[in-house]
Amino acid sequence: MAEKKQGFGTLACRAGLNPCPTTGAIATPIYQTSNFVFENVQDGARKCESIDNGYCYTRLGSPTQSVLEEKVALIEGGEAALAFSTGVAAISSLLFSVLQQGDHAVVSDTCYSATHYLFDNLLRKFGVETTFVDTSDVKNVEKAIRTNTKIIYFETPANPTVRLTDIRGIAKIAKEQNILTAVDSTFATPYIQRPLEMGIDVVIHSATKYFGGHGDVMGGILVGTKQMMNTVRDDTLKNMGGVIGPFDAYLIIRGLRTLEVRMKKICSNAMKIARFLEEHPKVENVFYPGLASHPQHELAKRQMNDFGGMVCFELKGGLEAGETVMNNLKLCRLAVSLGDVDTLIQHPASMTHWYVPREERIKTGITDGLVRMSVGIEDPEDLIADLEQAFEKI
Ligand code: LCS
Repeated sequence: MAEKKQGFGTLACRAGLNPCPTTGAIATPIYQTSNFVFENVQDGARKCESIDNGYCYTRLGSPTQSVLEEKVALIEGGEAALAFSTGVAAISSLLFSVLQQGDHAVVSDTCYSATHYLFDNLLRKFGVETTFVDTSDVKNVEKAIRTNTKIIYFETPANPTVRLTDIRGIAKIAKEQNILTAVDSTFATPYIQRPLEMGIDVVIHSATKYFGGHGDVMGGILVGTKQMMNTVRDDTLKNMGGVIGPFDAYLIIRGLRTLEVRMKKICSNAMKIARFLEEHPKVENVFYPGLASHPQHELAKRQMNDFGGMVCFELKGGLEAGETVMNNLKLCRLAVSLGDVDTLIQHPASMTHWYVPREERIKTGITDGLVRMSVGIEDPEDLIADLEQAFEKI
């Protein structure tokens, strides 16, 4: 009889975690070591050649990192995962491994600014060309594909505007033309969306965000085939060196155990806040995939199990009103990053996305007055009261 598939909560809490066979410790041990002793020269040679033969040096992988990788692969439904020191290390290691001079990339024009910089500056320097398109319409992606297109790369929901991209639609056209697909699913987490099951090749997460969940650790993750993860490990993880430290890997493992409970509260809070904002007379626009007013609400229902914790809004008073609100909040914290248990609020045009040229920024919906909230797990009534008292200052 086939084993019943475990629920997401069980997976998030337990997958990949086994008590230590020698001590019985239930919590994952932190192997805080940079190197591992060999039995003899032959043993050392084998371990230096491949992590499949055992550990050698922590830049090539450590036991705590392996537990994190196995856990994420199980939760995301992939063959294997690879952990990095930051989300940007994961993204750059993937791109510098799979792309080479003469290749072309089609990339969503709305994405985290460091990702934009990687494609627009660093990869260009090495002869990789990028076409940025509005991926919310799959036809734009199709039109941008060239004979040398190697990768289609996008975020959904995108940072910061929560614009969505049709994951299945992109996977279909990419498969037909044998193009690699990578999606940054940080805003969603595997609780909400599982791109590998929709035909995407590689899923990326900044583990700094919802995976860690407490704003106290940096990390990044790739999930894909074992073959691809091995290639990236041997190629850029090992030789560019963005490996995760054992303690950071431990913190992310611990964070993942409560991913489902945190996401449930976060999504429920975000929906309440989005509704409050939508009804507020001082608010011009609210962007949240869970609202019927979001232009891609139907797509959200097709590819997401819930709508996430990221809410954006514009006030009728524009930037000035936005500044007044952000400067007067007491409970919500004025800070970048996202996915913490604390509610964070920030101004994309001057903070996370200041680097994107203004014209391009505005074209993609990152207006001067846009405010981004990463909703946390506080009581929604308290968050709404905090927003209300700040709105009164306008
Ligand atoms: N991908 C997405 C969607 C992100 O939002 C970020 C960081 C990264 C990748 C990079 O991850 P990191 O290297 O920071 O772990 N986003 C940030 C943000 O919106 N505010 O501060 C950081």
